[in-house]
Amino acid sequence: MNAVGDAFDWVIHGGEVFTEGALQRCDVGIRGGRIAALAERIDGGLQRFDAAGRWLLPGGVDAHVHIDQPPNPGSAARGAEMADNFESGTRSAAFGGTTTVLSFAPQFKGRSLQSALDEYHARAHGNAYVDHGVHAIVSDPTPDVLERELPGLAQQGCTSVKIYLTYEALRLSDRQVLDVLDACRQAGLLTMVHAENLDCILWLTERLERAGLTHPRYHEVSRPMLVEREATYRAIALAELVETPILIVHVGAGEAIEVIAQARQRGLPIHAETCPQYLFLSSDDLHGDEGAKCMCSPPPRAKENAPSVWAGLNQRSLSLVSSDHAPYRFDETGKLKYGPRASFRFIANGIPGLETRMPLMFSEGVVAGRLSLADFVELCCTAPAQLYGLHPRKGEIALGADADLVAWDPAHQVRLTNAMLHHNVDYTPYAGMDITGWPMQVWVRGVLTCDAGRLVVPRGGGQFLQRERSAAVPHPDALPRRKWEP
Ligand code: DUC
Ligand code: ZN
Ligand code: ZN
Repeated sequence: MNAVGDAFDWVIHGGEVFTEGALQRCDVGIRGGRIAALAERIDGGLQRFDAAGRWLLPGGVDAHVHIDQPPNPGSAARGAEMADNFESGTRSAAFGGTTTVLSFAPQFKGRSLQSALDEYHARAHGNAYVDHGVHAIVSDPTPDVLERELPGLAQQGCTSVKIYLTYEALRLSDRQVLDVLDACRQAGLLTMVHAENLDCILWLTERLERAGLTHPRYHEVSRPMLVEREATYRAIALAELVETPILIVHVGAGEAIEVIAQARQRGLPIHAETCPQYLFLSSDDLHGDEGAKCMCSPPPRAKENAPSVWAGLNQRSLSLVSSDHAPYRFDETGKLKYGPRASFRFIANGIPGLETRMPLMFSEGVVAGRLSLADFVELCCTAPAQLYGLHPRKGEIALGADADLVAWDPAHQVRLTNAMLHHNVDYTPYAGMDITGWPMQVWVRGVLTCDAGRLVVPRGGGQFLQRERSAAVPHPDALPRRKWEP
């Protein structure tokens, strides 16, 4: 079928377009920021782009990033600053082929969720290059939070909350977890869980410190796999009791993946995310003078663990890939806030990865034959959009969807250096990796934003996303009665 061109703001022609689950030769017409036509040939258009040799894929959806997050005064690494604000963070997202990011608004103890959301908007508004949404972090589930604030969140376009089973300033007791899960169930919110057992970590950390074993490599020793496995199992059990779905974030340990797979086999609505650091880094990277650069929680595991993560992706025990971008510089503002010899306990957790997520997954997944192109699109674009209430607007190339499009050169070869990235962090843990396939042009809602390495728009075009409820969460009006309910 052919289409008439004059009515389009952009016509992208001559490329292979990933639509309806496969690459197809067709042209794309964009009007008013949306995909208005997919046709064999579209003439005209106010602007045209020749996509010959390119694969046109949906813009990436990175559902787990930390950008310009206010520091938690109770954190062990207090004072360490995030290097990326919404300008630099979303700029690097765009260059990496990601057109939607979901960041966090952390509630601090004694404060309201609303104050966290207000702070988020103040920091993001007018600064982003890509569209952005927010998850609320609940660290103080008071009656007011449970009975008034959580039920009102969806109206503000925030349909997911994150809770923690670790970090002294954030950890909830099992009783509090049950309360939050129940409130989220009633409100139709998706609960994301950071699953590590705090008491095991503190117990081990104390012993390691007493023995003088404080180098970053002991970060992994202080959080062995069972710490992740136990907390994952417990989070699943608590969610089963409440009868509500959960999404376990940044899952890296094979033993935790097994627990998730078993729960899913039992038919429980348990979803899980992994991140590139669990595929491409290992506990060996925590050794040496720069080990802190690869410190995140949960930590990267032994090299032998990575195949379990690939298998988890292939079997969909892991439903999506996010970056968990946590941008701390390797200097005294970030990782080295307490000096180069500080105990691992005082080193900010997290690594940068927003810009490298899509290229790494494309190269090591699709090009290396570990994932199909359809898997890549599902894991990095469509599934996150569905799980977080953004689909069909985001995550897919389809008529009526936002024209968030990335023209990939599938053969372009790059050796990664930090200098070629656009974040404000002074390192990438992936420096030196050879990548095949690169996002060359990026449109955000029909606006060409990155063009062959150049940023071609001013900041501020990225919009706040008022999200719908997650496709994984039952509507509050259709909740089944639980056995013990009157
Ligand atoms: N772990 C977290 O829980 N958040 C940010 C980064 C990290 O490593
Ligand atoms: Zn976390
Ligand atoms: Zn995180």
